[in-house]
Amino acid sequence: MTENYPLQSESPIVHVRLHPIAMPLVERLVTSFGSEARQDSLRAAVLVELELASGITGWGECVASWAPRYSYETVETALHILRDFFVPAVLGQHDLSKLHAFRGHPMARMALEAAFWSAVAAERGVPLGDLLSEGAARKERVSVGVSIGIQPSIDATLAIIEKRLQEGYRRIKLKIKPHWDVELLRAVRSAYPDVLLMADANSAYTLDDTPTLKQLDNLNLLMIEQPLGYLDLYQHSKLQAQLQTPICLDESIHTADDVRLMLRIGAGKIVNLKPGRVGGLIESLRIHALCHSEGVPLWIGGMLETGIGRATNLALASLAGVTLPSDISATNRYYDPDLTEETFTLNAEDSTISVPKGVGLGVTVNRERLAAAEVAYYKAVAAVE
Ligand code: OSB
Ligand code: MG
Repeated sequence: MTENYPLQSESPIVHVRLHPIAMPLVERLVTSFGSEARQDSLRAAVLVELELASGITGWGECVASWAPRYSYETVETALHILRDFFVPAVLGQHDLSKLHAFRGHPMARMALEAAFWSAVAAERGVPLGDLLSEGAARKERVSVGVSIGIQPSIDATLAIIEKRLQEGYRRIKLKIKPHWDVELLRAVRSAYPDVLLMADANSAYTLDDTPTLKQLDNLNLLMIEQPLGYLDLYQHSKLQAQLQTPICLDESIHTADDVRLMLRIGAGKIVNLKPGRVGGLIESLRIHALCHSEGVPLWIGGMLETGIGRATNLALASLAGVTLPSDISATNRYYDPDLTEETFTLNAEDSTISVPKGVGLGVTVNRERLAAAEVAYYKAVAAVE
């Protein structure tokens, strides 16, 4: 059975190298559950470098974090699963069908899948986006917004929003949690009556907080992202029935069937698609096709990726069914320097980022910076405090 992994390479997979890395973030993003970075602002990731017998390579990024907060996976579980199961299963193969034998670990799975797909795109001489779109029309520039973490004060938040608007971002997402919500969003809305504004709770509320969440209803928010439990659909349907503001699900969506159930029971109206969360590009394409045909607004979420993961996300965001601004900001908001030679910049006139046009992933890895980021990873895990 290969239906989940239909893509075939001409030349077999001969090497898969795993690069655990740690990179200093330009700024930490504090959410209701904390941060993806450690106190020293280091973001961890695992980069997957896949080589075909022809010598063609592809790269993928695993977006798991140091700690199992956003999801149960961590960098170390991803390394374990990739090294001991996923990679041995695909060596010598022309496709990834052997991954069928394993359950779970979507972020590890996606990293390998992204590396394979970008290698096959390079083998066929096309950009990854063309492989994903299968000839359908797609965008050259994608609409993006910026995500702003929990700050020490409302004034500090307003100052950052002003800076981001000056930079050209036209959609602002604010992280919220109980007691960092109504007053904050009212202040921002009154300072910026017309800005595209949304809030992301990362599962910080329960149905008992419905009265608080209802107070956000007259602020003309684009959406409220993942207010309730990280696996929940049912309680979201109870909440959505009482809110005008559309609920967008992030953490709760792992498959296209989850989106079907979300629509059927009215648990939300918008989907945040993160390929790592849904276990790869095939599942991402299923969700994209479903949202496209049902007219469900869709955007691509971010996990503070390096240029590798960002290039993959940009290729996905170029698909026609991605209709709302994605969480893909310019390189200078995340890493300085990044691991890729290319930097992604914001087109300030229309709050877009250009999709890589080169074959494969369309970005090149700086080997010196990669080596330094690997050393930083091993130093960080060896440091006992
Ligand atoms: O909930 O979307 C989220 C980052 C880490 C974990 C969860 C989330 C996020 C973001 C990042 O919001 C947005 C970005 O990468 O620009
Ligand atoms: Mg989110």
